[in-house]
Amino acid sequence: MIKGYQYFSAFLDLRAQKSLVADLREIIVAAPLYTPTMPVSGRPFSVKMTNAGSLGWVSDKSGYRYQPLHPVSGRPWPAIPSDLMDIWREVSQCQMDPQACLINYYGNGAKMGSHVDKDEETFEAPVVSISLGDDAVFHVGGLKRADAKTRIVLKSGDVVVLGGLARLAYHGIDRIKAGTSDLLQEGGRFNLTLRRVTRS
Ligand code: MD3
Ligand code: FE
Repeated sequence: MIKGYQYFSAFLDLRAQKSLVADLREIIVAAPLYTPTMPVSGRPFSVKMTNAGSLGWVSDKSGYRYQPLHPVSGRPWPAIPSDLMDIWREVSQCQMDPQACLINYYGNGAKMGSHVDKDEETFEAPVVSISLGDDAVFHVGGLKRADAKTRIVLKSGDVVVLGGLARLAYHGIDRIKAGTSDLLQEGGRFNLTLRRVTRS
């Protein structure tokens, strides 16, 4: 496994998970999940997305970027809830606050191909990932696409910190195991990633 990867299995108890789902419901009222599209091809993602924070990650025909406004509503993203800020402070060992919380929703058959998160101005800060809902088969490789991959099942309440070299590693979600959690009445999985986008 690449250096800088930290896996906190069952970091959040059921009560903390339910509280984060309540936060998510509020965020999604203010900033609805939308279907991003691929640069150039305009092909839709299978994952639905929204964001909280001063900046949100978006993708459309013109490319990947961070922006302060929801691409459909044109409104600012809601603030990152305080319980998420607390998790960041507890696990990230980063002095700076996160600026973006990307919210991915995986419904039936959704997956995320292998990629590197490199749209940020700085890779000094780690990315903190929080899983809620159904189990996901996650893979993390190395700095090159062809490097060997390790597969891990991410469960509801798991937290992963990607710092150091792992921050620039290829990773993705192979599949979601439907019906493995009843945290979400609609089924599926939410992943929240807390990110620093700009330098200090
Ligand atoms: C490893 N999300 O949003 S989270 C993403 O479960 C993303 O939705 C996946 O990849 C998901 O970009 C995986 C774990 C994760 C997040 C960021 C990383 C792993 C990472 C950044 C660098 C290396
Ligand atoms: Fe990623």
